[in-house]
Amino acid sequence: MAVALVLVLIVVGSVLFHLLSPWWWTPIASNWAYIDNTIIITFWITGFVFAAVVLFMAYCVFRFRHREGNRAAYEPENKRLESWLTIVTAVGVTALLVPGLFVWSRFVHVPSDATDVEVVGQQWQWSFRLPGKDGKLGTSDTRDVTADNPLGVIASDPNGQDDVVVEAADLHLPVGKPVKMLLRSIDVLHDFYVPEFRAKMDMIPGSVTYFWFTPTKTGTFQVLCAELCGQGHPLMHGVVMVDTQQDYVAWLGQQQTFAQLSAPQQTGSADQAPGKTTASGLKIAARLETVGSR
Ligand SMILES: [Cu+2]
Repeated sequence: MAVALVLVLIVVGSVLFHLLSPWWWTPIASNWAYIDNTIIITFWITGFVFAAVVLFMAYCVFRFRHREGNRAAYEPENKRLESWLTIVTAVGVTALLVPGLFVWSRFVHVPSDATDVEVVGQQWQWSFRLPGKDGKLGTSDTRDVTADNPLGVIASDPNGQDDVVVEAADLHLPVGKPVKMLLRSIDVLHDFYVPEFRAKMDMIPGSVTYFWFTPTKTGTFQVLCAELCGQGHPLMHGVVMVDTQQDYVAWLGQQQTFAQLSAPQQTGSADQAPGKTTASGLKIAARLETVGSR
């Protein structure tokens, strides 16, 4: 009797905890409401099955408890019960898996107007690269990483010269424009994760993984690493700021290109000083504005 009561209390407590708990997802700031919906369907199905199984167990513990003189009936096969259980389990598992397949299909089909943004993870910081006025990212190789070329952009590739390099600093994105996040790591496994964007993906040294999303709210969002990547893993934070188009263009105008960063230092030239708005920076911003608004 006591065991049956404990089982019922476990079900009631779990459901109440789920419904009344103050811990829930951060408010969504991307187009991936599908992912939330899929998780909610999973909660409903697994919650229903959990409650049904534990309550049935409580019923059996109570109903078939030991009583003097009672004997158990031995029933090795019951075709009707087995087919019924097989059908219910198959429907449940299908309902768990199918919504995820639809979402996954959308997740890996990147819209043609998405702008490339490269994210580079390394122990223990985030860097970013955006295409310049040609709209293309240059090729890169981890073997080309040096102190002056932290992302390993291949210097002989003309597409890379105008790439905007944001080393260990905040990434800005324009609101409402789809972006394809190209993910690289130059040392160990990392995982670029902004909870409000819902989407995330592992970063694997030697390959480029990707996901896409459209930021739907302006604001400042924290980047976390969702892959245990060494001693500094808990400190591997970054910032993504989703800006209005105007603020984004202003920020972009202040960034340095790969060519500018790898040029010999020209002391006394205000145009080349980091953080200053350069003429070519403004051109890139104007070009990206047209790319983004297509
Ligand atoms: Cu990491």
